[in-house]
Amino acid sequence: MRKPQLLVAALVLLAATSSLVYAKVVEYEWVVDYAWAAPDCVEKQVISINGEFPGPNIRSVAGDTVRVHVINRMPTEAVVIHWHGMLQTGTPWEDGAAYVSQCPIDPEDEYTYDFVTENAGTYFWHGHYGMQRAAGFYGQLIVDPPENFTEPFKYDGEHSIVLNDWWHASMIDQQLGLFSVPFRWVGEPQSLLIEGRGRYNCSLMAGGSACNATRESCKLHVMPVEAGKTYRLRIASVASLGSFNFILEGHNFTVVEADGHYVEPVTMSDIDVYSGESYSVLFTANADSSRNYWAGFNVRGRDPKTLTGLAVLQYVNTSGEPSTPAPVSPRWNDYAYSVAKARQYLARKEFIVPLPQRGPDRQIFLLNTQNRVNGRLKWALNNVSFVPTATPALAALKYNITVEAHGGHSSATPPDYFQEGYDIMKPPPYPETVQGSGVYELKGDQVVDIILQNACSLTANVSEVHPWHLHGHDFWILGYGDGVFNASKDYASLNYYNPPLRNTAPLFPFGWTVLRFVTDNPGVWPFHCHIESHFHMGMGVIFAESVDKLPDVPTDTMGCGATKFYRSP
Ligand SMILES: *[C@@H]1O[C@H](CO)[C@@H](O)[C@H](O)[C@H]1NC(C)=O
Ligand SMILES: *[C@@H]1O[C@H](CO)[C@@H](O)[C@H](O)[C@H]1NC(C)=O
Ligand SMILES: *[C@@H]1O[C@H](CO)[C@@H](O)[C@H](O)[C@H]1NC(C)=O
Ligand SMILES: *[C@@H]1O[C@H](CO)[C@@H](O)[C@H](O)[C@H]1NC(C)=O
Ligand SMILES: *[C@@H]1O[C@H](CO)[C@@H](O)[C@H](O)[C@H]1NC(C)=O
Ligand SMILES: *[C@@H]1O[C@H](CO)[C@@H](O)[C@H](O)[C@H]1NC(C)=O
Ligand SMILES: *[C@@H]1O[C@H](CO)[C@@H](O)[C@H](O)[C@H]1NC(C)=O
Ligand SMILES: *[C@@H]1O[C@H](CO)[C@@H](O)[C@H](O)[C@H]1NC(C)=O
Ligand SMILES: *[C@@H]1O[C@H](CO)[C@@H](O)[C@H](O)[C@H]1NC(C)=O
Ligand SMILES: [Cu+2]
Repeated sequence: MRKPQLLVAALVLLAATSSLVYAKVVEYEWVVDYAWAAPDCVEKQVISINGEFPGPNIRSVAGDTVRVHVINRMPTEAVVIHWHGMLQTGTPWEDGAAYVSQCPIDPEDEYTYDFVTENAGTYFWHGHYGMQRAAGFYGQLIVDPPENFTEPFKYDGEHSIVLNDWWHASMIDQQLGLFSVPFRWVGEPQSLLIEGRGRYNCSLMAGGSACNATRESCKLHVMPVEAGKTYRLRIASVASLGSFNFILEGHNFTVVEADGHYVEPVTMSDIDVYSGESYSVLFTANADSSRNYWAGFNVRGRDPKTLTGLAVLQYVNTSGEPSTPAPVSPRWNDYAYSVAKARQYLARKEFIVPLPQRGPDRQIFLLNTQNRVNGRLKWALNNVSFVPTATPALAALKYNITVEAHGGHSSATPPDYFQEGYDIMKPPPYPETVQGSGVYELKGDQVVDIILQNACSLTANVSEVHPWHLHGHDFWILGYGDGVFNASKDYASLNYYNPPLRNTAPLFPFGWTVLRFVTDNPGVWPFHCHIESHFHMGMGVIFAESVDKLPDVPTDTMGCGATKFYRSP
């Protein structure tokens, strides 16, 4: 059902420095439209591709060009696609972030994404306009290493799953609720999905055929295994809200890859997966082979109100679902457990990418707070809650197109620091904040440190997990800590030897996370909390990197906002 729709696989000759390599073009035609789907037995409207939900998977080899012709057939809604984890070196306009890298693709319009998959690994793609990811607009993107490359581990077979949380309320209802006064919270998810399949408890729903537990579409995902063999299981989370903890009943597993980078093998009985992250784990099918087992995940970081998301690890193809109870995860708010787990990921010895030989050229401290603007609930960084403009920032910066601040939003450059002495343990004393569309301008060839500082939300004693995702780069996670980051003390505690390279990093409640990257990829890159509602409520910033070195921007990414007045020379 989820076969990749490969149209063309052309061979293109690429001249490498010392030798010749063959790289393919993998080409797809994707028609985007609304569709009915019942992933958890309850039917609702989703965003589909070529009629499929979740969307098709892409598989390529590192160095291949991926070319996706997107045709938007949604009658009243524009669309973009973000290729999560792709660095887009030299092609920042293909990053697929609405109003940052391009104008969204209008109804009945088309756009062709064209980019090179640079690093092998487990990735995914998803909508990046409004809250379209929450409407089911996502799929896998797996990049295999080139044929002459030997991975540092072996396996006999592979499975790949995407985890997600799922609501019966439509994306529009959810979005309107977030912007309503008073705030209308959609609540905890109705279901947790593995590969777009889950199961809502139909007896909780009033009569009618809305919930039908015998639908094909909500048959749990099945992962067949043969006893004695070792499998690579790729796991990614596109969650809208929750952090997850994933378990393979009766099996431990060894984590070997995180966000497209090999990590020192670490064996676990359960793994935390934050929205925006991906992992590969290896497990051997060495449990009692006369029965099947659950693959399951539970919500962490929020008091769980949703049944475990389940799939079947199938040894015996005739024995159906296990009769054992669903896997139980560690206590949802045992953050010490989660921090300790996060600290276990280290770059794999043979694959350490050394840090630059110098300290940071720029430090950006980002205080994460929950705020209000005219009674509306918002999230802010250093007291600025991000709102997109109607003009893609990339083209505006490249062509010096003046973007007027509108609706009272500030276009000022946001600050690199927050007020010293801010009490992160208490709700903000002055919750009102400003909305802004300003960008952080980063010069080229700089070592940039981002110090993410968590704080109390508007509710006393509550601080949430925020998984931060950067476009256009992988960063080193130098460390995690509790309380307020103290540069003169905490810099000495960071890992400068083998920190993992990632594209997503959790920020734990009342704590800090330090990230480092080098500005070697001219572009305009969002850096944001990957929780769909948080980003929508302002929890993000934009890095405009080496604007002076930006290449010409294809005109088909423009045409909206102030770019409609731009005429290419
Ligand atoms: C694989 O082949 C490419 C192109 O010939 C070459 O650049 C690269 O170094 C090779 N890698 C290994 C691990 O042999
Ligand atoms: C489904 O809901 C019914 C009615 O509330 C309840 O009795 C039953 O235990 C639920 N089933 C599960 C698996 O939670
Ligand atoms: C439930 O779905 C099954 C299979 O699709 C179908 O045969 C049956 O008629 C449906 N039941 C109701 C009440 O709609
Ligand atoms: C998983 O690892 C733990 C800790 O080493 C061990 O106690 C447990 O027996 C292992 N479980 C399985 C199924 O191998
Ligand atoms: C079950 O597995 C056996 C052996 O691999 C195979 O021959 C058979 O067709 C499978 N049956 C089903 C229903 O998939
Ligand atoms: C960009 O536009 C501003 C305002 O119109 C002008 O002052 C500035 O010189 C322009 N910069 C470049 C590089 O063209
Ligand atoms: C945030 O901005 C508001 C309005 O300008 C101000 O009242 C408040 O003190 C600021 N808070 C912080 C933490 O700077
Ligand atoms: C917050 O925590 C403090 C210290 O544990 C406690 O004294 C206080 O009552 C808590 N406040 C609320 C609203 O729970
Ligand atoms: C930061 O750490 C230094 C060195 O341990 C200490 O002297 C200083 O008081 C700390 N600052 C704060 C604000 O805690
Ligand atoms: Cu967040």
